[in-house]
Amino acid sequence: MNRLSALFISFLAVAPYVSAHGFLGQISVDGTPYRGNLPGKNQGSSPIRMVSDISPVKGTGNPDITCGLSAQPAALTVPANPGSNITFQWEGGQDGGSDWPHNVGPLMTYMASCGSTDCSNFNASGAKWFKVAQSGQKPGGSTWYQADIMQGDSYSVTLDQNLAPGGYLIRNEIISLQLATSQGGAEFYPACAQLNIGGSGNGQPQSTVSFPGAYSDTDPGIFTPNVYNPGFVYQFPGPALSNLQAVSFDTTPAVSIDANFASGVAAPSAAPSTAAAQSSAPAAAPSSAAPAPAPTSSAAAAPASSAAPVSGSSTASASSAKGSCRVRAKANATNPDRRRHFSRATRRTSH
Ligand SMILES: [Cu+2]
Repeated sequence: MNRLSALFISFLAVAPYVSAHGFLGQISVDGTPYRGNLPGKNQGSSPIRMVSDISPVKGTGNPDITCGLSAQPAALTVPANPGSNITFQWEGGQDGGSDWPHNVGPLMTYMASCGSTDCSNFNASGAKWFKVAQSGQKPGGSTWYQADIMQGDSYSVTLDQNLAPGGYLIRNEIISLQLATSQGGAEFYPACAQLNIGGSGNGQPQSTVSFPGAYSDTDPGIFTPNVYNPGFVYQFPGPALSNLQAVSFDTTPAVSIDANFASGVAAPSAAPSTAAAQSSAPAAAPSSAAPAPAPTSSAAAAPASSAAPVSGSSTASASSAKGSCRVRAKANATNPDRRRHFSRATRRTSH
């Protein structure tokens, strides 16, 4: 009985720390932003596969470890190229608006070919993944790159120069280890986006892994009883970096989450300058009238992705108005309209 009540008390002691989680809010391809849906909402067309909730995936054998909780195929597959820069902006909270809440654990990025299937119809459970980036502890080992994400930073990878053309899923994953001092405590936040790689590369991955399958609950990078000990050296789970690993990868300055959702309507339109206004019009688009993310309905949305310039053009004006990632990040500092990122003071208290 003593032991039981001791357990109960320690549970109570831990309980107040639950609840701060998050999701992938936006990706950018060479500076063109594509917004993601809030978890469980169908707000508009996106290349990011929508998850059902901000909570983590628990357990390496969980089928949701592939692309996140109940991830659904996305309507858009957006253009990119070998050597493109892909930027991931994570958010905290069910409705976004705060920064990523965790700071201990790695970020890893994988890619997988959609083969001959349009990525909007591709079943990720059969994907053959290769690892293109991984960022764990910073030099010196006392802080993690994930701590930069908690500060609001984005994460960027520059794709291999010889990637073969075609559809790919790109899977950016954060593992948060604050509870991984117990086996099964690691929190997995995988997120997948759909890219159409152009160009004429011929690179093929030398080896691939599956999710679930690539990790085990007892991997030294997943069950980390010593993670808070001085001198702890992190060991990444999963495969080594692929022969098609990213040219470079790092945390990068914050990108404001303000892209319009692509209309999903084939209206490459005579007047590109009005595209942004059109896509911000409420609910006029068939895609928002029929947001349904089930594989069958994403087939209906497929024409939108083959009309890739649509999403490109509807966001291009916003993007060009703000310039490149680097320029935009600087602008953010003085941009009062950075509405989905709260002040640091607010964020700190949210966790
Ligand atoms: Cu969390």
